[in-house]
Amino acid sequence: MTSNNNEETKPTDILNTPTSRRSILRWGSLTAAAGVLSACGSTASTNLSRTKATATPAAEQAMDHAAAAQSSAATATPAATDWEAMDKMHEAGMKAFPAKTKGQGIQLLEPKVENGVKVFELTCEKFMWEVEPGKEMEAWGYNQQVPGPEIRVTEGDKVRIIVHNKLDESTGVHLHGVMLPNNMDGVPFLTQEPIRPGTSFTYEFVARNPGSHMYHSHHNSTKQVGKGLLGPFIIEPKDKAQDPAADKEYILILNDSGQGFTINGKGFPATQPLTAKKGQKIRVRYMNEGLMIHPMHLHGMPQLVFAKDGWNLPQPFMCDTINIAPGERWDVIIDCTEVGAWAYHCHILSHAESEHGMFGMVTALIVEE
Ligand SMILES: [Cu+2]
Repeated sequence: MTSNNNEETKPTDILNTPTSRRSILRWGSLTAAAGVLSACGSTASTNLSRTKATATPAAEQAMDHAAAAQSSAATATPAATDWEAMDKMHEAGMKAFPAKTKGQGIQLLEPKVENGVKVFELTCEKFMWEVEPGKEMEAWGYNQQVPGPEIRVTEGDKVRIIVHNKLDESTGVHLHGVMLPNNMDGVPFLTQEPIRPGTSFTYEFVARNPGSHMYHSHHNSTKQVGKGLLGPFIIEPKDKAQDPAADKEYILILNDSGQGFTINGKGFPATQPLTAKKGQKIRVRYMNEGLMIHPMHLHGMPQLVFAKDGWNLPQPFMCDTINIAPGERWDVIIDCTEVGAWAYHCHILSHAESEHGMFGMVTALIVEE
């Protein structure tokens, strides 16, 4: 390919997104045919340059490329200001991490206990949700949180979940991965009437199969789950010795629609880091509520994968990248042997980094001495 034969070092070489690959290709052909295209480049530059403040990212990229083409035609090196500006954006994003935003999902929901039944209440409604600093979007969620509150019970518990619908459309709540009586499965018109606006529905069952599960809308779900109607449902095993020991645990819920690429309802730099002391073991419960796969990659230490969809594996295995498909849950143990701030991100690079720096599905594991 022409871009590979080009000897110049270009800022876009550090990126590997489809967009930047296209831009590199374009750069190569522009450089090869500089005589023909320099006029084109200077026209674009005259029309587009110095309007970056109001430009869309796509327009900005186009301007960068036009300016770079003009520069390479004249001097055969990119304008220093372009790579410096890019570095500044990358640095600013990293320095802002972890950025404070309003609202936090996955807050533990304490049950009321009535005659030996653990009773939880969920209210579906619309509210504004700050995904990244200053980026507020309309969310549809449970109890004003994205993801919804953490519901945690123990194998054998009697559970009641009362759902109130304050949306202006019907909904239904499916307990994903949980073994249930059929009429508690939460699929409107198959197992129940929809929960219409202004009405409530009560789910009641015994928690049978331990593991990392989820609850989410099963009605107009591309939109409803995309906008935030999802949450974690954890069933602890009666015999805790059946799971590997851990000093602390984290739930990482992945989503990729409605609010962009998020971990626990926030995009980098508003994602929260995982923290541990050297020698601690942490358990991570991954859950994918999105429409795409997300291979989650941790730098510095391997992940011991021991459960899939709540079922312990006959043979746990080690890896550094674990692919989480929509609907899947994977449980891993990280033995925090290496001190430092380790990048932890989805390895589909266009879900994690652009010319503007890191975004979306990026966090860090911070291991302290
Ligand atoms: Cu991803």
